[in-house]
Amino acid sequence: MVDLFFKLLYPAMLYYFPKNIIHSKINLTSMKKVITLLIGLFYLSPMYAQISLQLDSTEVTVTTIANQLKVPWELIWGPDDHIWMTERDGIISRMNPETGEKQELYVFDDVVQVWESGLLGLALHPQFPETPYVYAVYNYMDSGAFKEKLVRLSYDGSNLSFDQVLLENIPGNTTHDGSRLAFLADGTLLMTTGDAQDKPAAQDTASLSGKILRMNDDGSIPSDNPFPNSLVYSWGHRNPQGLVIVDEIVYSSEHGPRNDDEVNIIEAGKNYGWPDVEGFCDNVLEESFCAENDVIPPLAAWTPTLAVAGLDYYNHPAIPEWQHSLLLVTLKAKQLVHLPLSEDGLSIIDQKYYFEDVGNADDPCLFTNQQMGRLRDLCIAPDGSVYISVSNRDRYGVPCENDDLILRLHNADYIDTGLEDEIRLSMSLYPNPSSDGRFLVSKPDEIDQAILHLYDAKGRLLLERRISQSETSIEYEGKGLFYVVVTGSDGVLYQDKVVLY
Ligand SMILES: [Ca+2]
Ligand SMILES: [Ca+2]
Ligand SMILES: [Ca+2]
Repeated sequence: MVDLFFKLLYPAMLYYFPKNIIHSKINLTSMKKVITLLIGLFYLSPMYAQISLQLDSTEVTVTTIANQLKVPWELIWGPDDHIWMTERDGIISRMNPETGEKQELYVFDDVVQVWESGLLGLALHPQFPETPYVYAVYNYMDSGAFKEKLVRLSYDGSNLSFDQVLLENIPGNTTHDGSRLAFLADGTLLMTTGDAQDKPAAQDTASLSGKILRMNDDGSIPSDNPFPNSLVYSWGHRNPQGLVIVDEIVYSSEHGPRNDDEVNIIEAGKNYGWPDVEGFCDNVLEESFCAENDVIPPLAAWTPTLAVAGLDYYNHPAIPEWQHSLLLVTLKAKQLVHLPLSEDGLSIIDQKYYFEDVGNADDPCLFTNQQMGRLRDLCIAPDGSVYISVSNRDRYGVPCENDDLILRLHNADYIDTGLEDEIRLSMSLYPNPSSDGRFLVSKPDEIDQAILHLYDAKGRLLLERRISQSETSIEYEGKGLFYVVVTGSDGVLYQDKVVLY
C-alpha cells in the first residue's frame, strides 16, 4: 500500500518540498514514513471524494455551492461579496457564496423565454453601491415581434426596483441574442448583441444587431463613439456571449456556426467579419474581404465549435498556473478552457482544457452529480475562487434532479499572505520534512523581528515563537502536516507547509 502510494505521490512530494529535495539527502525510508502520514491525512480530509482538477502543481477543488437553479445565465462578483445572478426565465438574485443561499431581488413579468432567449446579461454600476444601478438585458415581444432591451434597476441595500429602459427595440430572436455587459474604465458601458438570425445586419452599421454597443451609464451616446450619434462600437459579430475588460483591453468570445468559435480583442470602430468571414481570413474570398474591409481576425478560433460562452480574466496567486489568463466556459464541449496571455495581453499563448473525460457514459446524471455539465458563465472572487454556472436546463442539456448548479473552484492549500514573491523566497524552513521534531527558520536581515505561528491542518494555532536571529530553531512534538505563517509588524511575511514525522 505504502509502496503504491509512494509511486503515486512522489511527484507531488517533489512539488511540496523541492528546496529540501535539492538541499538535503532524504532517504527513501524516511520519505515513506512521510507518505504513510500523508495517506492518513488524505483519508481524514473532508475533501476526499470531491472532484478536483490537477494543474501542473496546484490541485483545484471543485464543490457545488448551489443547486436547483434554472439556467443561471450571468454570474457577477459584487462589491458586497455576493454573487449577482440572472436566471433565464426572468429572475435577478443575490447569492451568498458560502452557503449558496439565494435572495430573489427582482422578477421581470414581460421576459420572453424561448430556446436561447430570456433574461440574459447583467452588470453592476462601477461605483456600485454608491451609485446603486443594476443593468439587465432581456427579450420581450412587441406587437408580435421578438425584441431585446436593456433596462436599469436601482438597489436600496435590500430590494431592487425598476428605474428605466435605457435601450429597446433591439432586434431579437429565439437564438443569437448576445447581451453580455461590461463597463470600460472610462465609465461607459459595452453591450454585445447577436445577429438575431439576420446575418447581413451584422455588416450594416445602421442596425443594432451583430454589434458591440457603447453607451454612457444613462444609455446616451458618448460623444467619442466611432460613428457620430451611433451606439455602434464594433460590428460584424454573430453571437458574442463572453465579454471581459482588463485595463484597456476588451476581450469577447463569440459563438460561430458549426465552425469557428472565436475569442477577439475588440477595438473601437472595427469590423469582425461575420457573416463574410468565419474565424481567420484563410480562404480566397475571406482574404479579399478582410483586405477591403480591414477585418480584425480573432486571437483564437475553434473548429468544431465548443459553444464558447462566459469569459473572465484570472490573475490571482491562489492558482498560479492561471495567472494572467482568460478563463472561458463552454456549453457544447462542457469544458473550462484556460487561455494564458502574452505579457502584453495581446495574444493567447496556449490552450488547456479541463473537465474532459470526467463524465460517466452509462449515467449522465452521475456525470451531473459529479458537478459537470454545460458551463454557461463564471465570475472570480477576490480570494481567487472561480464560480461557474452549470446550465443543463437550457433545453440542450440533459438535466438531472439537482440541476442547475453553481460550482466553486478553489485551491484549498492557498493562504493569502499579500506578499510579493521576492520576500517570500528570502525566507525558508529546513529540514522539511523533519524527523526529529525540530526545524530551522531563516530570516533575512532587513526584517527586524517576526513571529512564527504554527497551525495544524485544520487551522488551529499550536505555537508562537519570536524569531529575531537570522536562524531560529523551532521545536514541536506533534507529527503531521503543519502550516507555518511568519508575521512582522506589517502583517504576514512568509508562509509554508512543514511536515514533522
Ligand atoms: Ca460573468
Ligand atoms: Ca470574426
Ligand atoms: Ca475563415
